[in-house]
Amino acid sequence: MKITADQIQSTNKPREVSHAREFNFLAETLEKKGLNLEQLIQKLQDFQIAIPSWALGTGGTRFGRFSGGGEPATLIQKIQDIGILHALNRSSDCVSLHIPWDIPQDYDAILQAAAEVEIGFDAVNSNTFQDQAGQSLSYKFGSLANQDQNIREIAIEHNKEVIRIGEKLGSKALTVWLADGSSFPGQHSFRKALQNTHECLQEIYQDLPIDWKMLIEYKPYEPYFYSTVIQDWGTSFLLANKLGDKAYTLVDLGHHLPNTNIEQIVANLMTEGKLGGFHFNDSKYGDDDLTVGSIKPYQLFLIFNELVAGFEETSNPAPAWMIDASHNLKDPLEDLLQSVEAIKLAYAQALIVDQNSLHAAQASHDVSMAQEILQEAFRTDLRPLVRESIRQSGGTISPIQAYRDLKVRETLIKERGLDSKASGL
Ligand SMILES: [Mn+2]
Repeated sequence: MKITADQIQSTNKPREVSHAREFNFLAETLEKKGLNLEQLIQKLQDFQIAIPSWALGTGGTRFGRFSGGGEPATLIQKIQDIGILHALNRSSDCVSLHIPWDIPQDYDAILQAAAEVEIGFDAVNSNTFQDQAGQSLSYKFGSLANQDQNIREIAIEHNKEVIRIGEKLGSKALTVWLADGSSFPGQHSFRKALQNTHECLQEIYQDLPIDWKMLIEYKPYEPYFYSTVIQDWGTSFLLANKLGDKAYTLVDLGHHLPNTNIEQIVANLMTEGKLGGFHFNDSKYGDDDLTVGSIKPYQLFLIFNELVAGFEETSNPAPAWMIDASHNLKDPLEDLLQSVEAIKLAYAQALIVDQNSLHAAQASHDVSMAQEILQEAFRTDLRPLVRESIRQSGGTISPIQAYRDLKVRETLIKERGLDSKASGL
């Protein structure tokens, strides 16, 4: 299924008048504050968030998986699904591939399918947290951190292969999320595990093309429950610093212990120019992988406030943005539309923060005013602005409603059947 410009127009038609009224009212309010609407809209349009190839099917928990039907069974179908999202909201112009769940077979066909829906290729992700078919030695007790050099070499070779695949598609970054860790005290040596990981990453790093980045993700626990080798931003940052200029830390919102101040981590990484990538999701307890903005929208806004300030005040290069969530209850495409909207909304809110007044309040220790300034931005309903930016890009004013009006899921089920399954977790 491919969504046409005419279909977008038809879904916008009945909503145009009320949208214009809401947008004009907001525009007047923002202009009174001295904000430049054209600039705001341009920044929102430029903000593109990659969709991972594993997020297009129904996610499961370790207790079960309940498929909703019409899932993309091939990489080309996954790209076509991202094309549907991009046609609706003009905000996701790239896919992030996970190898080996999505090993390209016919590169020309894949590149052509992607070009047809205006999709490019973002960071490629390696996977050494599960054994692959026919693998001679197991990752059960770790991969890059494993005590056994033969196992480490398999994991290194896998990462190098992922780089080679990414090169053929035009990717510019390798994301390494290392699951390695231990579930019981004494199971392995912390020092040896970190040392092994560093040495292996060095080998992979040497294989990176000149214009590539290595993004190092961290996570405090799971799948191991006593220790994780790269457990926090400090360890990721340490490794990135040791490796060199092309290595960066990647922040995944769900990879923190409860109540961690993620916005401060973002600020500190940007100060050091080492924030390389971002995985968006939301959570209540752990790595819940829920829809972005569904649980803690204020935290998301505070993170964006640091990002926006960091764009202006640091020389941190533009990070890679990606949604990393799982959808086991909702239609994955609706969930992704909601996540993208939440991200853009938080970004828009951060863009209207009066940074000069905030700096003045900080300089005069005016704590109350600092809070007022942030909450003034957070409590302004900017949904009409986000909708207008999408409308001006050729997308739909109401992505979820349009998705339903156009009967996308019903069509996909008709085309692919109820039983088609996407590869992934
Ligand atoms: Mn992640």
